[in-house]
Amino acid sequence: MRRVVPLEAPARIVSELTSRGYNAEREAVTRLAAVEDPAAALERVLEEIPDDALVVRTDHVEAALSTTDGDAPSRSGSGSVAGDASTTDPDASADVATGIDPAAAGDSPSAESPPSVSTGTGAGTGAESVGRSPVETEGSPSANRSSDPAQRSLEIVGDMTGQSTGTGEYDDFVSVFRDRLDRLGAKLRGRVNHRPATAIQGMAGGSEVAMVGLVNDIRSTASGHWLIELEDATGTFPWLVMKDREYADLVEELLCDEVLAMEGTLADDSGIAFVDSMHFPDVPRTHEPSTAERHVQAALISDVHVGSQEFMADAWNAFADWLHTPEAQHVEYLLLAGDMVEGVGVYPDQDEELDIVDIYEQYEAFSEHLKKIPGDIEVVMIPGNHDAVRLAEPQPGFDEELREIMSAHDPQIVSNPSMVTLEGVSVLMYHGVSLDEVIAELPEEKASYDDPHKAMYHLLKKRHVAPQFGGHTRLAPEEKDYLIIDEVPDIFHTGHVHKLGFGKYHDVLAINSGCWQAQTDFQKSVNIDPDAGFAPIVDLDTLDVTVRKFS
Ligand code: D5M
Ligand code: FE
Ligand code: ZN
Repeated sequence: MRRVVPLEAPARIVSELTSRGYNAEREAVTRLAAVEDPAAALERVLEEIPDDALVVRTDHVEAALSTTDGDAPSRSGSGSVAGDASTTDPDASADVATGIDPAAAGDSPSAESPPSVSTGTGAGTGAESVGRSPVETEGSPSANRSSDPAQRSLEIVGDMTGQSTGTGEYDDFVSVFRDRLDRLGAKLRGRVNHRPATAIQGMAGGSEVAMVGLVNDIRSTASGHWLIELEDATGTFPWLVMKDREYADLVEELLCDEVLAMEGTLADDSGIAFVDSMHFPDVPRTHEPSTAERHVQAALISDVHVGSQEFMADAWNAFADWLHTPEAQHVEYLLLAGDMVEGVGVYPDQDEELDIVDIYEQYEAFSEHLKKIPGDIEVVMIPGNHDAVRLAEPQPGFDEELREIMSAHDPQIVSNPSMVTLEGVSVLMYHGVSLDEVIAELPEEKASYDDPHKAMYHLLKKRHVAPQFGGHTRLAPEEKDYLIIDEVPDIFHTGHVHKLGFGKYHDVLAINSGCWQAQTDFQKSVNIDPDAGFAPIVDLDTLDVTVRKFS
């Protein structure tokens, strides 16, 4: 079933209102967009709105529309082009129901959204009250907005912003790896009869042994077997995986610095053990995801890259417009998993493709784009490798100056990674730099750019978002390892690789969102074909995913 909604570019109505210092309720914008002459109606609303109002509410619009002398001045430029947003299914995984549900989205009146970098929205930007008051929908011609804020809940766990204690000293590396071994080891110690590395050396040849440790080194031997050195708090011990054993296949999944357990048989001289089985911290098969108690949805996106010449403003505007339509009425949360802006000096020669060269101006432009999103959607953001925070992970949330710039939705700005619980559904948000590493190290069929969610499965299995230290992923040494996946999330959300993919691993929904940036020169040179302009929408009551296309 397809409902055609008269779209008068809600994003443009929002822009107009914010440029005059107002925020607006989503329903208010929807109503304005639906009338014959939205420009005139908007002028009337602003004439009649109380002087102290910061937010244009539905009742303001209703009051203005009900006084029917229609001689308000009319502005020009309200062209509307019906676009078509089709649904795609990047992964026909049987575990995930993909709603086939064509959307009428995409009013993109003009290619350029104004490159306005001013935050001149006056009083409206404090946003505490943006659309947070209950919306009355009686007699609504368009939508029944489901945004009763009382029904919402959003909790953050594991935000390390402001908690950083690392000084970058050697001792901090010792602490972080000790913490990793302790906490991930705890998930394994009950499952094997483990001994410390130094004790194993003293046991009789031929004994059955087990050890819990960090992978220190992986080497192939001249005869094609694998030698894996495990390290624990007492020392190291070498384990040999014979090439024809069933576990040999698992060796190609291993990353340095991950924690696992091995069981095997000691050689006669007790200098090495032959592996009989390997155990990963993993997600227990008994894991049952939680779901929300009502029908409510979250849009999971990332990699907006505002400031890049390849930022797709049209696609973004189409997305923002769609969020103002009745079809999107249940979307009450927007999660942004990093790379809000293109940044400056992130990659060599990046400056040749910058549209905005000043980092703060990039955030101001991003903020203007974010304002087109309905004001009554709860926004959560973590940083990525293009953002203006430290590159080493965990990355703290944005500093005060940047928070000020992006304050319009009163967003939750938290660290990368962080866990956010939406109405009982926990979402682990991580930008995803380690995915490059997983994809580079593992064989194609286990992890590839075309199936980014499969690379995510390995992070879940290792219960760590960035196991390998010293490659792509820069690790900030801290007293504690913030990158451990301590609690199993219901949803794991990453971005970074600019490819869309989702699927389930032991009942955890893994989603890698695409991006809002067309192919860059670098990506062309290495044949990365980004999935740009898609928004995966998750039903929090069922964990079903619908992908909407806006490009
Ligand atoms: O990176 C998007 C994807 O592209 C991610 O998989 C890394 C890769 N990428 C992009 N540019 C480069 C350069 N210059 N070197 C190496 N890898 C790159 P994002 O960081 O989100 O832009
Ligand atoms: Fe990115
Ligand atoms: Zn990135």
